[in-house]
Amino acid sequence: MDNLNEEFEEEHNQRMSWWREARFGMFIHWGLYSLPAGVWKGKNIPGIGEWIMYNAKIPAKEYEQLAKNFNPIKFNARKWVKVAKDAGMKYIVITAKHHDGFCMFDSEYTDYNIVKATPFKKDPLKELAEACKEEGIRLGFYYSQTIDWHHPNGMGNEWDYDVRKKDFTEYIREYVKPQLKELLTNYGQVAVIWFDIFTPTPELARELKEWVRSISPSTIISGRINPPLIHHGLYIRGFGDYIELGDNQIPETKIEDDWETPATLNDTWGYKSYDHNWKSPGRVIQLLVDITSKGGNYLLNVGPTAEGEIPEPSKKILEEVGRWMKVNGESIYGTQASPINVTQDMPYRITKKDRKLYLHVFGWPHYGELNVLGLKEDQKVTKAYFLVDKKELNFKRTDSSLILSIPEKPLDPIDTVIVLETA
Ligand code: FHN
Repeated sequence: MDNLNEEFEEEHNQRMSWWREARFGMFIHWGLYSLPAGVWKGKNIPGIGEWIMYNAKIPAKEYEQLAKNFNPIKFNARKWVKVAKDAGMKYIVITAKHHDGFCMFDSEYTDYNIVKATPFKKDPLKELAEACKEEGIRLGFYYSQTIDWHHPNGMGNEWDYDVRKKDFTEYIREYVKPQLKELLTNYGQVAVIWFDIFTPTPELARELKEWVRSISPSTIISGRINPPLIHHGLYIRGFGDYIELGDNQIPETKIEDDWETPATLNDTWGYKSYDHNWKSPGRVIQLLVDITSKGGNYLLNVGPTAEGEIPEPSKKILEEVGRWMKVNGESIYGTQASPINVTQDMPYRITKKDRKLYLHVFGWPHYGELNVLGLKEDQKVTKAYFLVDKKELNFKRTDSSLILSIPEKPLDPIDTVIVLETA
């Protein structure tokens, strides 16, 4: 490695250190689309909630009218931050501007924003930034840098604007960059700028990256800043600080770099009144463990209502996840991927921190023995105990496996964590 690369890696490691420790974050999709909540002119519009403008091909002028009725009087930043914190989440990423182009923050560069265009008249990101600071939660901003169905030069809206007349470079230089500067300077330290989809060309991706770096060097940049060739199918960091996987995508095995899975709790990101397909808390816990065991972060979404509330079912699920995290958080925070190959069909996952391996047992064998496969001969286990009550377990070793004597029933049917101390 030459000096430049070493320096680059050192800076990168510094930037990423809190993120690697965090492992679990909250994604918030909140915008004008939360108002129709999946219904337009009396019809349920198929697809994800925040795509309603596109899916129903709503003219920009008509969609704009939603702002007049967007008044989230129940919004309480502290309550949102508490939901995240109680769930064990360490950072929040909220949509500052999604594809509909509506800005959920005050901006000099457009009046199409929550302060100037709605009866609410306040900047919720300001309140959120303060609440996060008070509670020690990092705050990042999602910013749709490519798709903007409202801006004539943004991409994606071909029902209102003539694609041939668009000047995308001007949109990036005269609109996106100044707005990023607002976000990076008006809200305290910004943990992440979460670009989405992709930036069309490497040149513009580099320009955006350098812009963010020049304003706030410690802000982490999501992998979706990358142009399509880098972004699709390849696990490459590219212009970002980490690899952003596809929505709800989990790799089969570990990835030897920083990566994150953005994920939904039901089947939408933005609030949809009739999407009740919630994942169970147990499923969410196992997904978090699965992702962590492969070295990734889990950015789990909530879609607040237009009134400003996180839907009750989301809160209930997150409460239960939080209960599990209170007891088992040690096996998640700051851990690394399993050093042992664990395939998807195995009834357990492994996370690692220092000399400890955390064995997360999802499927409990009922014959009194648990066989952990694939240990290297020199991986000596000196002690095994339940994380929750520190009760020790007997075990024996064969060449490559560890056979633990276990009680008939799991301590936790979702995931019982056994700590293996290694020499
Ligand atoms: O199109 C968006 C979608 O609305 C949502 O924001 C997700 C979150 O990862 N990103 C895009 C699709 O991948």
